[in-house]
Amino acid sequence: MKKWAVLVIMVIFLWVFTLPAYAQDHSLSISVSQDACLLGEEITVEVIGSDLDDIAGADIGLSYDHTKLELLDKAIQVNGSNIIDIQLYNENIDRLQDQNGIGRIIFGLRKNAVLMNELQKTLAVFTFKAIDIGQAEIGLISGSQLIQETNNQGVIDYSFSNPQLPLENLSVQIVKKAGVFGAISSSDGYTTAGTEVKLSKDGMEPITAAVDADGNYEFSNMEDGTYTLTVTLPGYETSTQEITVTEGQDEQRNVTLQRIIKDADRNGIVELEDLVFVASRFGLGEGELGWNSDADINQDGVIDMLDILFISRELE
Ligand SMILES: [Ca+2]
Ligand SMILES: [Ca+2]
Repeated sequence: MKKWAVLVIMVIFLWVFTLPAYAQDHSLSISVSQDACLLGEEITVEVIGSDLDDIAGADIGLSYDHTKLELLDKAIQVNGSNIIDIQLYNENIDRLQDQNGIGRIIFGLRKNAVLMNELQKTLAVFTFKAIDIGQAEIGLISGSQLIQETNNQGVIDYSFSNPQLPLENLSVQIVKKAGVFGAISSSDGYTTAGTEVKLSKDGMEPITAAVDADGNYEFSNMEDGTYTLTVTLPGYETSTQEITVTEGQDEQRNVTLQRIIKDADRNGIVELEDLVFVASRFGLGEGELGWNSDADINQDGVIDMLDILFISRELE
């Protein structure tokens, strides 16, 4: 065989075998802001192109599990630039969701746009919200056929019949952590607003929550484990109990604080000042000017010697 014939055959081989490589286009990639997140958190997905010449005219698609991810925002980074043009194929994202829980966002680069050979460029950014726990798949796909531009405005004629080539598939683990919450009330109906509720665990710095005006408290994003819940309000017995959190399940604990009756001035301890508190209201009956039910230790409607005795006994 002649040398030129060998050369021609080699050129044909090279041409045939580099064509699919061009169409398959491995110069696209995606990056996900986090591979694990909490339910309700946002996840940012970037579509990154390197050597943009190679992807001119190809369709670029993002597939995602729309049962676990809700699309909040989409931004084409290079739109409007005189260097490169990208268009969203379809503004109506809902139309691109199929029966199997896969959402698709399709866009493309104008084939005839002047392209820039950048090492790496973010082409588009998508923001999702995690709406269900589990493994959420996010995939980058590209058509094996080039998109045909139908007019010189760069409108892309894209057809779903084009075979889709998965380029990259990432997954995000969506987890839920438990909330520990409840209501704090007092045995005498006194307000519990401002009560300190504390959760502690071995090896963990205790965390506190304040009780609101309605008596409610809440801790969120708790790791699994066994905690001690401590509720403290001056003038009441401190309440402690164990709470075990498993598999991110929320736990509700309502607590009724028991009044330390002899702590007349509600400062948390029974001491001489409580005697003074009672003595200063000595002789008053219920409803009289200056009456304070906290000084009526035995709750018989009159502040007298018996109330003084109740506190004295405690102090002996
Ligand atoms: Ca006291
Ligand atoms: Ca009394």
